Amino acid sequence: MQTQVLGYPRIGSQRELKKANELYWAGKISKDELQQVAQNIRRQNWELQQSSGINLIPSNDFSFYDQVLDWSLTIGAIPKRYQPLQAIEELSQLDLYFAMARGYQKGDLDITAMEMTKWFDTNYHYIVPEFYKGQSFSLTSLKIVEEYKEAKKQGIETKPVILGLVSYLLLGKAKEEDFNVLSLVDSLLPVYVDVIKRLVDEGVEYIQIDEPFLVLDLTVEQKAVITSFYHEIQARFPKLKVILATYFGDLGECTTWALSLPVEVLHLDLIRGEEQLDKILNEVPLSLKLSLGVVDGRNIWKNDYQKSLILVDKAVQKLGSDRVIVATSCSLLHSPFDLASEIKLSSEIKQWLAFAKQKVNEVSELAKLVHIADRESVDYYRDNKLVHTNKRESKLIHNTSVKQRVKGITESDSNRKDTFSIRQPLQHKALELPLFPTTTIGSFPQTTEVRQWRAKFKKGELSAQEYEQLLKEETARAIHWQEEIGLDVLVHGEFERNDMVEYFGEQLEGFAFTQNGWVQSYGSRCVKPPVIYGDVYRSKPLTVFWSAYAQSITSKLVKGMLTGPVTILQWSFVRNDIPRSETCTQIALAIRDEVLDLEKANIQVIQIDEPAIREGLPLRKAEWASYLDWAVRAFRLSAAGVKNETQIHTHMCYSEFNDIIEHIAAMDADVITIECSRSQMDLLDAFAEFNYPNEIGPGVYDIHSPRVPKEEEMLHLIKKAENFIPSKQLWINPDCGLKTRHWDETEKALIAMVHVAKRLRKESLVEA
Ligand code: THG
Ligand code: ZN
Repeated sequence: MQTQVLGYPRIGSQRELKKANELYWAGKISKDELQQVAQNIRRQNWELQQSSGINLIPSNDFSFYDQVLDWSLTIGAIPKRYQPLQAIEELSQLDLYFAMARGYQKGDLDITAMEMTKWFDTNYHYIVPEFYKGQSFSLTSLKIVEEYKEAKKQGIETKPVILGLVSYLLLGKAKEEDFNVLSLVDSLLPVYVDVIKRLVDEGVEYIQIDEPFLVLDLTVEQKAVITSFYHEIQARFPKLKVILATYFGDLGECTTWALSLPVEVLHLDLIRGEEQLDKILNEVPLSLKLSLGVVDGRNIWKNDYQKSLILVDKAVQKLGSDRVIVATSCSLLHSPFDLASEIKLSSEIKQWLAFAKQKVNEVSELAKLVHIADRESVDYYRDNKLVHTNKRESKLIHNTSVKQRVKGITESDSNRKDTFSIRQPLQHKALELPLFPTTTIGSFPQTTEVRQWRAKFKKGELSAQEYEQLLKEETARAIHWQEEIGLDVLVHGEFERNDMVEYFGEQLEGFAFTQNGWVQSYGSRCVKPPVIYGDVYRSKPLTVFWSAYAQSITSKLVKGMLTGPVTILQWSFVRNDIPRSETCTQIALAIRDEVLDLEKANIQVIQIDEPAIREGLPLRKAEWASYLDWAVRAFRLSAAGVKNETQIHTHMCYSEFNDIIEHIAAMDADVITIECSRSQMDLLDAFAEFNYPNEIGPGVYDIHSPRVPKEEEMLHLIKKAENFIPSKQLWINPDCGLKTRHWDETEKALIAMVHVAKRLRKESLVEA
């Protein structure tokens, strides 16, 4: 029985790669020093998997920033605007790569970054490939070959991981109108052949080709291209063993077709698509091996061996153990590193969990158990069984009053008192805002100092009182600076928060949080998703103290800042013993109580962020309606308790709304701020077409890049927005929160932004 892992986290057990990347970007370490850190991480990952007995160990799953961007560089999909950089002698290929990810601003060069978006329905972001008509490709980076050789030198045989040709093209974006990215297949295929040939020449036996799009709704044309791709690979490399990896769902109506593809192994995600196994076992051709993804790569619960073995045994009975591989459901990129670093977690909860390192071990134990008839005699099997019995019976998980409150919810709890058309004039009267009101999304730079205060406070080196005092001073500085530059709706800055979800998780009941459970979000940025293990409720106010403090030191409006129920759900590790929708409703009730407490504390504008509502959409369209129904209802439930005069904002990032715009409207937020600048306001199309009735703040500059926007650029974007949205509905704000930016960039950018709003107001006076 073989075992495989689809990919391993690469940020490092102590986030070594994050730290090294950031030092390299700041010019504080050399390229060689950075490479050394990367090499150590790769070596440790490979060794760990080898010593756990994994047979098919991935390589090329390492990435300095993002594996999709790696692939764009490998096959030479480098947008033209980066050409000037290729001519600069001192810049290495790695610098070009980072410039594509982060933008480049130096001397008279000012080049924007490539767009970034969510990787399917995960919280990971990839860099979106850009495609143009008649684009040509050529092998540009040999990273994949080098990493294979590097492992081999260490005595470890690996299977290089690549993105399938069609999945890669579909992940990208056509940058010109009227052109189908699949028209690029003929020019891209030779580069795939070239890369694979080099791998085969180095002695590669197995290659993993990721095709996550196989779990989505594919067109006939897309399927045809995929079919011919695999036939081409088989014809050219008859001895190469191709593992076709599907994940994040079941193959659905693609099943029969997928089983006919000429590959050695088909990998199935049996966490998301358990039901597909029976049909597949009935249809699987004799030539095909199956890899069973039974260890969840996306959640932190310990595997239930009894349950997994039912699936594995069934497959082994039908195919024999030579044709079955035990595997992780998807790459472990989405899991934290090592549960052993969690020393503060209660032992009752800890026994229920497994992180990446433990999951590798689970894969290997499951494969061993397959051959053991008397499983009860194996201690790790017995232990595993006991843990799951304990969990089902645990008192930590169930709370009757929460369950009762959820049962008692009525339809009217999700409706504001009156419609937007009645609320809007009341709000305008109460808030007295100018045309083109300016605001920010909530967070201000989390400087090293602020992070250090928090670290010291957590270690006990700062008292609660000292910590609070420092945060108050930082908040007051932010408030007074915003007053000074003339912003209209201020924010307190969120200096007290580590992360917009973790902060709430730490204070809500039913949540546990980790010390080192980092998961890569994008580039060097990581998040520590809380663990929702039980019924959720709020036992005390969460944010009122800081919002009320900020409001007490200014006569301007301060916006209260909350994270919405869908986003808290989506960015946490979620229970697998009750439906997601039920947990979401529990969170919505907690947020509702907080909203009402903020209102009582005289906060007149309250933002409930829902950046994750779009990414929570099921991958298959057939399941959208039911998700949208409970998700939108949860948001409304959290917001609807307030008076008409209280203005509810929401914020969303990277959201393509075209196909769900009526549901965005149904959330009925008074103001929505959205990410728009990297996509040059294209997003607004949907709002215009729908005649979106409420107010909108399309982000006027990209906060994910360190470059400072020019006034003319912002003005241009707003003019563009005015083609879609009436001026009197428009707000002026950045794309997203400013937590990751430095103060000097933030100051320059926001001063310019406010100035742009003032110019616009003047212009509109002249016109009127
Ligand atoms: N929180 C969570 N998920 C998210 C976001 C978030 N997903 C989408 C989007 N925002 C991703 N963006 C970010 C932005 C900043 C950071 C992480 C994800 C970030 N992280 C710190 C870091 O890696 O340096 C770690 C946190 C800290 O030390 O305070 O800044 O905002 N859950
Ligand atoms: Zn955002």
